[in-house]
Amino acid sequence: MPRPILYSTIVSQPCRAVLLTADSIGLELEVREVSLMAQDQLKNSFTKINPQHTVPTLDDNGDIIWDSHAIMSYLVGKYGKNDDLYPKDLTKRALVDQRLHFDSGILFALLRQISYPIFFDNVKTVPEEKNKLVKEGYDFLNIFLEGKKWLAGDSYTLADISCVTTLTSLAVLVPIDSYPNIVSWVKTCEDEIKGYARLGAPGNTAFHEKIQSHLQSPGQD
Ligand SMILES: N[C@@H](CCC(=O)N[C@@H](CS)C(=O)NCC(=O)O)C(=O)O
Repeated sequence: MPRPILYSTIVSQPCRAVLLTADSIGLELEVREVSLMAQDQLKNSFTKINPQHTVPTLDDNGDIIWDSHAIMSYLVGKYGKNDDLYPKDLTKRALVDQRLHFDSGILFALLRQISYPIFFDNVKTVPEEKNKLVKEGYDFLNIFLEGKKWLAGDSYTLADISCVTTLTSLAVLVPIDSYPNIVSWVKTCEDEIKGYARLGAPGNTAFHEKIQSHLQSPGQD
């Protein structure tokens, strides 16, 4: 069987979440770089397989799946040796799913809404209404983590992988310092999620540098 192909780029948070998931279950992927700055994702060869033109996109022997959350649960179900990252128990799974939707619908949605205008429309600040919504998201996350080491259950799951990759990028735009539960959970994720130093941290640093260079570059007006 050929290795599953992942269309990916390291600055992308959902791509990193998939790479970390694969590493945690010991799955080797064939990674194909998609440069968002060069708009590779808009080329016909890519929109033919994913008309929504987003990375990550997985090609598993001809089966095409996109959206990191869908890819991550698929990979664990198909290739995981156990269900630690995505429990089969329905109650436990529902909690992981709730956190995955929290990432998708709140944390990542806000990160994209704030960062795209900075990258592509010369915007230099985080709009106040978005800042407020991010802080509301942080408040929720801080509550989810009260008295807990991990976001869902006693060991790390897809919920932690997904939320921490987004959160650590969002933190460059809206600081997390006044959310103690989040700060200590981020540290735990950095220390304990398999492959984090190799697959999570460098892409996050690249994202921080890129966004800071856009925020600091002179405006066009
Ligand atoms: N919810 C999606 C978000 C995917 C997404 O927005 N990816 C961005 C990169 S972080 C992308 O591909 N942007 C290019 C585009 O939308 O054309 C996921 O989790 O995979």
